[in-house]
Order: sequence, then C-alpha cells, then structure tokens
Amino acid sequence: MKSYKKIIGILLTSLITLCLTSALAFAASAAESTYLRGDADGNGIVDVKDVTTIQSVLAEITDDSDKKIELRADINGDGLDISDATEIQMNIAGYENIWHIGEKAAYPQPTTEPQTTKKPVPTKDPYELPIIFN
Ligand SMILES: [Ca+2]
Ligand SMILES: [Ca+2]
Repeated sequence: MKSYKKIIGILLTSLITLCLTSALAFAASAAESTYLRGDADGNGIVDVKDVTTIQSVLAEITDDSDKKIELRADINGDGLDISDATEIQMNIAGYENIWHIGEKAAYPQPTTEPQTTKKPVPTKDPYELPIIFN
C-alpha cells in the first residue's frame, strides 16, 4: 500500500513537471513571436535606449545584418532612419502616438511553403499573325 502511494506521488510529480515545462516553453515561444513597436533593442520597453540603438545602427556602430532592429524600430515602414528615432523620442515626451509605438506586433513567420523555381512561361503574342508561305 505504501509503495502504491509512492508510485502515485512520483507520477503526479512527473505530470506537474511536464505541464510546467510545456507552459514555460509555450510562454517563451509566444514572447519570441511578438515585439513592441519601437523597442529597437528588444528589451521589452520603449525608452531612450531604443533611440540610442537606432542612432548606433545608423552610424554603423551596431550590426543589424539580421534586420531585427529595423523590424522593431522602423515604426513608419519606410526603412530605418532618424525619423524613427525622432518619433520614438516624441512618444516618450508624451506627444500623440500615431505610429502605435509600444504596442505589440508579431514577427513575420517563416513561410513553410517550399521555394520553387518556376520556369518562365514563354509568352505568345495573341495578336501575332500566322506566317503564310505561298
Ligand atoms: Ca527597448
Ligand atoms: Ca522609418
């Protein structure tokens, strides 16, 4: 009887551990799939450090070859430039937030469709006259 309770205890402990691990993994993946608009450095808050990060990328001091900083900080969608830093500064100063700075956005998901290389379809002129030999 005592060993029966011990086995049930071990099973319940394993089940709880499994559930907690799954929940934490789910929470981590959800956190990695979203970001805050304007959070250039990706630390979860939008503040003056994000402005500094943008300036650092523009001065080519900070590497952004994976374009994640640009994705998070290009708040007006025209590429990362100093106007993004200015808009974030204005948002921090309390000006109207027309660019949804600080709101959650989703990272683009990689496409699962295989990349196919389509051969170009030869175009035929629909108005081409047939060549008639006499
Ligand atoms: Ca930040
Ligand atoms: Ca921009």
